[in-house]
Amino acid sequence: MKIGITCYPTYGGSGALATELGLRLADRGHEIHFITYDSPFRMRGYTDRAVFHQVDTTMSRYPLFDHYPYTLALASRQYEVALEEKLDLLHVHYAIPHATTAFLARSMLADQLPLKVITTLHGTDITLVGQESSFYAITKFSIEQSDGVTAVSSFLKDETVRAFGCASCDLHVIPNFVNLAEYHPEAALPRESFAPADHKLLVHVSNFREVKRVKDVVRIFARIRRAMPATLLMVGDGPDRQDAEHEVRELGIGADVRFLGRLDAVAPVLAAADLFVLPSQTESFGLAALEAMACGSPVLAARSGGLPEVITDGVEGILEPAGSVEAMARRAVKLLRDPAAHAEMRHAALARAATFSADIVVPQYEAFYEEILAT
Ligand code: GMT
Repeated sequence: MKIGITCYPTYGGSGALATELGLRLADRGHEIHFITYDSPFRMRGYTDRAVFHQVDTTMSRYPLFDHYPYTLALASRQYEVALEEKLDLLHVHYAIPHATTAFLARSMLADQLPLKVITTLHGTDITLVGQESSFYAITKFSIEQSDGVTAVSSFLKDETVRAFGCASCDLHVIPNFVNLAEYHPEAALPRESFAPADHKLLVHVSNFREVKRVKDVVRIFARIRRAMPATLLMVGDGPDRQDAEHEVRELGIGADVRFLGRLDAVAPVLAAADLFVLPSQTESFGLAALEAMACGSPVLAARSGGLPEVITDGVEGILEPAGSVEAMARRAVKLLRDPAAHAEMRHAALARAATFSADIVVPQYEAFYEEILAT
């Protein structure tokens, strides 16, 4: 198949998943065309059959544009690439604005090419941004106009139906997946690179948005550190990083917390972790948690959104209600003090992650593409 993929190329779960999907589809013989404003961050180096088409944003400084209409430039590029490359389908990730630009591109192609549009809903496009009054109507319209729609968890499917109705949408759940060739326990850098030998290593990876509750990560860690020697690695960057750094200073734990910023490859850090911490207000799936599990780290997370579809409390990790810092810290300490329980949870995490491997999930997308192309 010839497949166009549009996603956010910067750091974030939807862009990571979309890029991994494109690369795995290219490995499986499909021709992949990424269409976005920058080279997707997980597209490192050359991959056979995968190319990147940049959306031209050079007009963004034109004095008339207080707000650059990127959406129009993207729709034009999707139209051009679909026509030039004779795409079979355009798979867009994150509804806003990608489902809308895909609708425009398909409308422009009307008599020239029978392009199918598939939208994958990832999370905040439904749970947060899409429900803002200025985006609600167009998000609902664009989802309903897609030829096929997938959601990354049953939670997100239900939330889409609850918030948008979408009576005519046949929402298909296809979970996030992990590339086990990259995310595995042997990917670890030596632990001494990160922390003294006698320290437990806790890791958090995110884009530091409000929904991630990064101050809770710090507060949970501060309580764990009172009980045992420990180091916290904070990976990523975003609007709440300064708040998290401030909290570290306030709690006087700066000596044991390291902010590493954005990293292109996180597997070497995840694989060194004793516990991955993801206390988000909500997560439609929690791709970062899955990647940590694939590296052999149990997960301490919030019992929210789609996380219970990935982690069973007490089996592959610990789930407590979002915001319950005390309970999360108490259970983390108990686990980290019990090597046998930790080893059991680590093995369970590896086994659970294997059920979300690219080899299992990518064919589900292929089957869905076939189904939509046949309509
Ligand atoms: O918040 C993020 O981590 C980025 C966000 C996005 O849409 O780019 O991630 C969402 O998509 C991921 C991939 O499908 C999911 O695993 C994340 O759970 C989801 N984030 C939220 O729902 C907050």
